[in-house]
Amino acid sequence: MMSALKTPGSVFIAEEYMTPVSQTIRPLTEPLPSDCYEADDGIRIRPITPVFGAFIENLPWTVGLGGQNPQSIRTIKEAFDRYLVLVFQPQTASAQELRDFVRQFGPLFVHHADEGVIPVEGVLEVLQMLKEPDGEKLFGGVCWHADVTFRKPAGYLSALHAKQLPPVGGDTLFASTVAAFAALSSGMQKMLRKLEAVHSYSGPDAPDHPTETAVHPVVRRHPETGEEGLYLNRMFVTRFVGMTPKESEPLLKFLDEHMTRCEFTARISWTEGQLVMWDNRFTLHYPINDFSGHRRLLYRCAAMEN
Ligand SMILES: O=C(O)CCC(=O)C(=O)O
Ligand SMILES: [Fe+2]
Repeated sequence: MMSALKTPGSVFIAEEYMTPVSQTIRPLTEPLPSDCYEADDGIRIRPITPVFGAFIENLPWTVGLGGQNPQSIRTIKEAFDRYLVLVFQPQTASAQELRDFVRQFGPLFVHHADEGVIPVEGVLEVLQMLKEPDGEKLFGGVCWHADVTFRKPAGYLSALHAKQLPPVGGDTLFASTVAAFAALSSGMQKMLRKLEAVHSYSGPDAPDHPTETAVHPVVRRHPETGEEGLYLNRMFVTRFVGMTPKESEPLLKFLDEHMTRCEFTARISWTEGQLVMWDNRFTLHYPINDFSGHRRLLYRCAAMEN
């Protein structure tokens, strides 16, 4: 039976025709544990916000980052499925170790040559995300985005390991597109489930990149948790399939603003040696280019979907 509202004039309005009230934050299908908890192997998981993100503590570091045992990797993977952004205790890892760690989660990504793409010598899969004291650009610091969405299979995760940081500034923001999707009205969710978007490395104001272009559904379902999340970003999405860029723009703008509402975000203020790993399928990120006169260097390694 349709639920209905009785107006003062005794006219019944079916719920479908009522204006949805402005969205409050709705819980995810399955709420996340909000307290710190310990996995069987002693690894501690400490949530960062009620909707996503967790600190990973108590990993057996004596074996180094690259030598983590299969049980630890399983615990990390489980926490990663749930929390989407993981922040590991500071340690020192070489580019090789970072690569050996990341390759346990998926095939490694090798970035094609471009301005700002500086591989570590001899370790092609690890990039140096570097801004020198007199530098201006921060790689990735243009808008909220997810990495490698212009390919299919697309980017799965990225991991950054902080080597050198400014005394203050250069934080990285993250947003959960799962929490953002859950907070939309059911009408909007239904419409978005039917859409696909074109992602191109050249971005919205250029013709689609001749090779690095892919089409993806706008709503994706997490293969392990079953949660749905929005899969769009301003850096690479040029339009919705079947629509012009101009027609796509208002909806893209709305979704970009919606996905990055403070309630769905977390801000990571880096500590040297920290490692942060995020899911590019269900989160966005935005490094803040608010520092100058200081060097900032992070090692970056990314894995693709299978
Ligand atoms: O420098 C950062 O904090 C993040 C840069 C970025 O967008 C990336 O590594 O994908
Ligand atoms: Fe990025």
